[in-house]
Amino acid sequence: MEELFKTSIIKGLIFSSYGDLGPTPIYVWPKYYTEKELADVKEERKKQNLLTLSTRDVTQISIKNLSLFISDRAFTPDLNIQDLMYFAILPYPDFNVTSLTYFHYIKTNSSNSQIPTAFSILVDENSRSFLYNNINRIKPIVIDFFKSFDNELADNYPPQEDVQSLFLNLLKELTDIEKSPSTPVSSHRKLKVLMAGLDDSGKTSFLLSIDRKYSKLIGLKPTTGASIKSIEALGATIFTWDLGGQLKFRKKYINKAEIYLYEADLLFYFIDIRNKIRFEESIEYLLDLKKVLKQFNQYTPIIYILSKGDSDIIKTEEIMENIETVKNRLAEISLEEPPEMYVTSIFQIFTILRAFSSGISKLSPNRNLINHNLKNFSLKTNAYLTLLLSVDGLVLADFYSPKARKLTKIAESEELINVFEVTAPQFAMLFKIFSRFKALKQEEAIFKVADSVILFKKIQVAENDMFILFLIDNEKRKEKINAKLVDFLDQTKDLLLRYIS
Ligand SMILES: Nc1nc2c(ncn2[C@@H]2O[C@H](COP(=O)(O)OP(=O)(O)OP(=O)(O)O)[C@@H](O)[C@H]2O)c(=O)[nH]1
Ligand SMILES: [Mg+2]
Repeated sequence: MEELFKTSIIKGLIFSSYGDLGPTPIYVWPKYYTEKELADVKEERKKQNLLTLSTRDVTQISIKNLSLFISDRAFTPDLNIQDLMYFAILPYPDFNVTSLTYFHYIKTNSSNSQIPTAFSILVDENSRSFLYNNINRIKPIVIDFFKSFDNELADNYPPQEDVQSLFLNLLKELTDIEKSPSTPVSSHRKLKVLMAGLDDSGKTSFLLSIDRKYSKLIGLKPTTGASIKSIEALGATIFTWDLGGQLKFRKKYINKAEIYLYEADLLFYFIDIRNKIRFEESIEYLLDLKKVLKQFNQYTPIIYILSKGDSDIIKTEEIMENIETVKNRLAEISLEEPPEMYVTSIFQIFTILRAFSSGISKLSPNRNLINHNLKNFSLKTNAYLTLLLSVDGLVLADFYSPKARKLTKIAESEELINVFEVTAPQFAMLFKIFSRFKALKQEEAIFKVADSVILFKKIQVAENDMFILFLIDNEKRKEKINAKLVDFLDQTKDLLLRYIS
């Protein structure tokens, strides 16, 4: 093991579980030391490019990981914990490493209860982009490993010597990925986001709206070829590739896919919802793109933008029919996963932001675990709806209880998938209030809407300003929220810090 750690960016493996004594490290590589021994070995190990951890460090890592995972079952009795599993990327600035941690429950013969576990792959902090860029290749390897390894733990934890060879094999598989990474390993995460769709489908307008460059929207010309711009967001550089949609350019992207489509982290695909005669042409182009992305073996998520759904026409029979047609067509050709789509209009910035947010959230390995914690927090504090927002209004995490339906008067029959499913008028209202709150430049404010109350708070995560919004039935809930918020933020700040980079 140690020999591999010397030459790899992977510096350690730690498996811990939540036992009777709380979070406990079970298997740990590399070897770790008592505080006393530490001083003697540290220099020598550093020369050899090895990580040196003390007993206390290892315990701290266990605690930090497992506290993010154990759910408060008192509040979520319906939870099927067997199915709960997450991956997350977490920083450990004290040791200059970052981990990719796999969280799941194991079942043992001795006790009825299922035991939460965390398995961390520690990587040099400066090489952490390796984790973000290769997470889709690492995940299945780790999941498969534990599918069989969990059986070894059914009666007790065998001594580390007995399982070392298994973990060594796993480490070898991981270092194989390191030898052929999807993207060169660098210290800064660079993301490639494609905007594609036929000409005149609203791609450039969408991007300008995100940038709040409204003045440039007037007299917009068709984009010739690919226009690449960068946005700094949440510590990463996002390169947006606006792929001008005229036929001659579309052919070029497909023929020179290794330039245009290779290593795409995300694709926004635009369909002009007013232009029914071009729906089939658009679907054909989409199928071509999907085929190429598949050949590259990339798991590029796709967000569908049904553009030009302005509020004055959205409820007309014609547009409603068009939306239905496109929805059905997209469902037909997306058998792997239900397509995620948003109706947008450049005249309603929140429609653009919620679509963009959901795309960005696809780039975050930590999103699900943040949501998991936000859910527990919201249930404890009786918040019906909770949103965590970046300064720019991107939704970083969300929780939506069924009760919120009543408060926001959303029809019971509507299937709620996530907070973005809150029908447009509700979201528009929340967004207006958000703008008002930001203008107030206060730390906290309360807004009354119909029978409910919206509490906005400005919060600080490391150096970043963020905002948290709660929809509650009663102003009195505020005390409890304030009391628990500190702990919640303390616990999740590392996940937020490593949201996408
Ligand atoms: N009503 C309405 N018009 C829109 C909307 N979005 C874009 N448009 C208009 O649609 C036209 C085309 O928009 P673009 O953003 O240039 O389209 P594009 O997809 O970048 O086109 P190419 O660069 O040729 O591929 C422009 O006249 C926009 O003003 C929208 O949400 N509502
Ligand atoms: Mg354009």
